[in-house]
Amino acid sequence: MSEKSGLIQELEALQAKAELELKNIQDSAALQSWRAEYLSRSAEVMSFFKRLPEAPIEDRPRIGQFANQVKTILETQFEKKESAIKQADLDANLQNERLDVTLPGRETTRGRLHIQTLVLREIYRIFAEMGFQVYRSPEVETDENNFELLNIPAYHPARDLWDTFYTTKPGVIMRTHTSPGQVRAMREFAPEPIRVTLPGMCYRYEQIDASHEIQFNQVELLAVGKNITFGDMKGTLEEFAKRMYGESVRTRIRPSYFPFVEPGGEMDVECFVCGGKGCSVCGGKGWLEILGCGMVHPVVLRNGGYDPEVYSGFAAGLGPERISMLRYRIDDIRNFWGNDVRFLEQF
Ligand code: FA5
Repeated sequence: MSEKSGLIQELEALQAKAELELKNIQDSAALQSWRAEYLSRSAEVMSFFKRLPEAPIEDRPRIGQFANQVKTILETQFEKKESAIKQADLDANLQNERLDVTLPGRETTRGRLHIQTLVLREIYRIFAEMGFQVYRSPEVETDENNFELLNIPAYHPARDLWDTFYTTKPGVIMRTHTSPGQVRAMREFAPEPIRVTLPGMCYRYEQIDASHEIQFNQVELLAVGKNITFGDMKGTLEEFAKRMYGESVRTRIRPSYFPFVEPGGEMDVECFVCGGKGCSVCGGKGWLEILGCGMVHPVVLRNGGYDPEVYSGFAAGLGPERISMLRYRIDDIRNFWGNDVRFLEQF
């Protein structure tokens, strides 16, 4: 009998202790450790079930029943406390993080097209109005297309002007200009007449400065057909400059040398900074070069599949970054691909 009352007394003391501790608990971390202490498998209440064989056999059901009762009471109290703490946490959160619907919303930043995407599209549009369609050609090119077929054999000194980046595959390079696309277009369309623009990135092993990048866009222009003259080229390029910069723009074409044209030239636009007087931006010349051009060389026509006795053509290579610099008065080419949003968001 004494053993029975002893176990029950112990249980009663444990229940009182657990209830007192639970009463003082204020947060869920403390509540969880209370649960581990009094209600887990290894908790004290549970040990009473293991100790039942210590009691006389006739007392065991009563002690077991009482232990179960204590366990259920503690579980119920635990649940009550748990929901009380959850409610208190929720109330505190609502109090601290109260939503003020009158506050202005956060502004979302809108994406936009890159200045060069816009300018390239404008160049395509202007030439499309004159009957030129866009023809894409690859940025990774063969030495043959980039140089040989453009009348620049391996020993030719002009190769120095267009040094580039080489791939690990012999004879495969990053193109230095869009001119290799000329041969690709000619070989696809010969002997039909051609009017195409060939846009895209070019790569050069180059000293970077305010007007030179190692990676930049070009747009090649190519027209091939019967009776195409230097006058057609001049008219097309002058019309382009007017549509790009306005009717009053002043341009000039000077003689220049490119192995894949004969005769060759370069077109300048009057310097936007000094208005033609000469300054540091134009190197004192009063003019800024925007493109190379000329009549397609007979060797190149033949390489493209056209008989130079019957067909003629003109080609030009424009630098869209330089065209944007002139149009928007940008004094450093490095702004275009430097990814500074303060520059890019102005367009
Ligand atoms: C050429 O690349 C010739 N393929 C152009 C050509 C085509 C001539 C068809 C005749 C017939 P050039 O190296 O000058 O030529 O480059 C042409 C244009 O590309 C330049 O006027 C300039 O606007 C731009 N350009 C050249 N190098 C760079 C560079 N490092 N950074 C930015 N733009 C450049």
